[in-house]
Amino acid sequence: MKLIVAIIHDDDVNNTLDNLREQGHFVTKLSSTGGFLRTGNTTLLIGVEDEQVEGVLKSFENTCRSRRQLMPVCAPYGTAQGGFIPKPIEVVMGGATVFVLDVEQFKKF
Ligand code: 2BA
Repeated sequence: MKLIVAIIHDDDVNNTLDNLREQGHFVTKLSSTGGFLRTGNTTLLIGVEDEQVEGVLKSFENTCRSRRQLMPVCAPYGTAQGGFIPKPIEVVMGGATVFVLDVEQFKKF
């Protein structure tokens, strides 16, 4: 058995969840925040049998797309002189960042 941990863009969540539900998967959805951009994203936990992993990965491929996002850059304190405003940095984010982990035990009580 595997645990799939997937970090996806909030805007892709509904389509991804619909797709996973159609395949009959159990999913836990967590609200998360990216450490770099400090913006919200969504983390999905999906426990599956080994042979189901490919189907789940295919779902992410179909429903999650990459986006360009601007990250504001703050000038270090005391360096913003002469009206200089640093340009935001463009960052390419996603589609989905996915980890597939081995599960040692799975129990429901
Ligand atoms: P964030 O940490 O907010 O990162 C957003 C995007 O910023 C990343 O997109 C990447 O393009 C860029 N980025 C992140 N850290 C960077 C760094 N140290 N230097 C330069 N650019 C950087 P993605 O790679 O698609 O990641 C999207 C989100 O997935 C991340 O949001 C984070 O929440 C998660 N993530 C990505 N890789 C991860 C990892 N190795 N471990 C844990 N979480 C990860």
